[in-house]
Amino acid sequence: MEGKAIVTAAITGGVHTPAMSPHLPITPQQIVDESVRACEAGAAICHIHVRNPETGRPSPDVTLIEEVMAKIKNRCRAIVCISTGGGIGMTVEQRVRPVRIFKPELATLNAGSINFATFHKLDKYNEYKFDWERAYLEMTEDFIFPNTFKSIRQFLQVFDEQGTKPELEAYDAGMINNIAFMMSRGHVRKPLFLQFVLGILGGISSSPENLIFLIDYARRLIGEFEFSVCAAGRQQFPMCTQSLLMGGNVRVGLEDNLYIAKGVLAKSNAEQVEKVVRIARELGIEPATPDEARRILNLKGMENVNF
Ligand code: KMH
Ligand code: ZN
Repeated sequence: MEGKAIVTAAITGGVHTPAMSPHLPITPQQIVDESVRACEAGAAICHIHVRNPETGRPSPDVTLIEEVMAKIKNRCRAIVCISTGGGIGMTVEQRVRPVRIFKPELATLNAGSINFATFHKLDKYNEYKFDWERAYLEMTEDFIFPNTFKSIRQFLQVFDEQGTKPELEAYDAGMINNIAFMMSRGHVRKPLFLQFVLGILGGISSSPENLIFLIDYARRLIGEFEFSVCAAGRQQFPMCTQSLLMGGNVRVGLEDNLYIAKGVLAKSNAEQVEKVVRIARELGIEPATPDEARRILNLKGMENVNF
């Protein structure tokens, strides 16, 4: 759709911990309110993880996930994209279960295994709100985020059965190769939706050259596809801007970056959505509405989900 870009808001994620920002949404109600405000600000997709409301720890609890998804659906038309990345240390079955149960329109599918590291953030924070936080960061020095070919195939089978479109997360060039392989075996079919994730320690770093390379490499292996870009930390807005310039879509949100400007914490997801929408409009690009995004991504529609 000419002149339109899909904005995703990744509301809370499973990486940041409560000590890092007082604005990180924790409870189901906070996650819902943040999602609705992000949608009002121009986000068409809300990317959802949930947390234990008492401790803020990322949680695989399907009751919490259901509460969040159902309440968002009641209040706005945003596409609810459930994470199957989950949180550090969750089992593969815990991660795919929400797709099996809730049949969402869209869910993430992580396209390969990486050393998913956040332990380097320990240097930045001296005080934590909850006991689990320090250990949660520490254990990532020895953590592999597992997405084997077998589990990718099994995830894609569940997605197929539930009519859920995979948002294919690529953290490095090899994952594009994995996607092409899964496509050659018929496990995933066009039109594909790729999310290039830059700047995770363990994956490819953020730079203009790297993003150009990833897109070019994907075109060579896959042909045409729809793509979005997100980047960890301070490269969030520069990489999103480059995506807009290259005809792509963007993902912002507190999952990826807690800041709105250098040294200034974002007070909400909506604040980041507003900023990326301002940048897009300066470039002559309008945010796609949720229903336009459904058409662009060829989704089954919000009346066909089970929540
Ligand atoms: N946490 C991000 C780096 C997922 O939830 O499945 C990538 C992500 C993956 O959002
Ligand atoms: Zn996520």
